[in-house]
Amino acid sequence: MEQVLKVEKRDGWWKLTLNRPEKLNAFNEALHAALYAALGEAAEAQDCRAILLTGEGRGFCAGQDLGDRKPGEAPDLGNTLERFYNPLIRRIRALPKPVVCAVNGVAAGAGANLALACDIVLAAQSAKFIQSFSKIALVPDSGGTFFLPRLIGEARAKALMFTADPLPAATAAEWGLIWKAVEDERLTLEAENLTERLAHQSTEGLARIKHALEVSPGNSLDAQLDLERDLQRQAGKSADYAEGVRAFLEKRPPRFGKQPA
Ligand code: LHQ
Repeated sequence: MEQVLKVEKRDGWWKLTLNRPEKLNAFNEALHAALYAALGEAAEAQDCRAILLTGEGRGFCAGQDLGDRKPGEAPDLGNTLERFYNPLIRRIRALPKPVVCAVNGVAAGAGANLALACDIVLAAQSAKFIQSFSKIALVPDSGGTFFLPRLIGEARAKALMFTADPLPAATAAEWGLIWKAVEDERLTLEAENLTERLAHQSTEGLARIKHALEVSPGNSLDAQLDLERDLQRQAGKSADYAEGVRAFLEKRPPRFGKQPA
């Protein structure tokens, strides 16, 4: 059977590689099922403290496999989102571990917005982000209408969505759409080093930061201050905080929680 997703278990972190390179890693049902399941397992696994998502071949992900549609059929795309894309995006956003995305090539349609749902996004200089939806009379999905205007402002988001013009990685970084663009040949190493570094940090500490930022757009300042108080109260009682302070005072690297072997 075609292995549509490669799962590699590294030293305390997992690398997930979309693996349909001949289709620029476009999503079919098998890839959806595999990625959703792998993220669920990664969330639970003790040996996984950070996740790296990337694509095989020259593309990151071209969104929905447009060849999957049966000829003459008027499909219920709402149902497709409900069954596949929305649970995937929700799972990444709720996952209490960092998800790094290495965009190795073109990221189009839902593939672009999948990348934006991840916590830290690096892209190869040659990669492009394309809100392709308008070209086929669709609405940007997978959280695109949520993430894009928040990251780069409505003026730029709307123009990208209306025109479907490709946005080069360097501009994406300049505009704050992603963390950074790196030379193509350095992408894998940089992304792997970053993921490994995150795997050695306090997982519960990073999960609290992720949660605070996740709910921030819907909160008033008052509500957010209350949340910071509550999270800091929990953090202050954690063994990881005690270890962090002890390590600082003893001038040595901290050993947080269950460390990767
Ligand atoms: C593909 C695809 C693809 C199949 C490249 N499917 N084969 C959600 C709910 C439900 C349904 C609808 O959609 C959604 C969300 C969405 O994601 S909608 C947006 C869907 N994606 C697109 O519209 C992007 C379509 N692809 C492209 O525009 C181009 O392929 C890009 C700009 C990504 C890359 O262009 P090139 O570098 O010139 O590559 P290419 O077009 O030659 O593609 C390489 C191969 O990959 C080619 O196959 P072939 O057999 O001719 O070598 C393409 O047919 C195939 N491929 N995207 N989405």
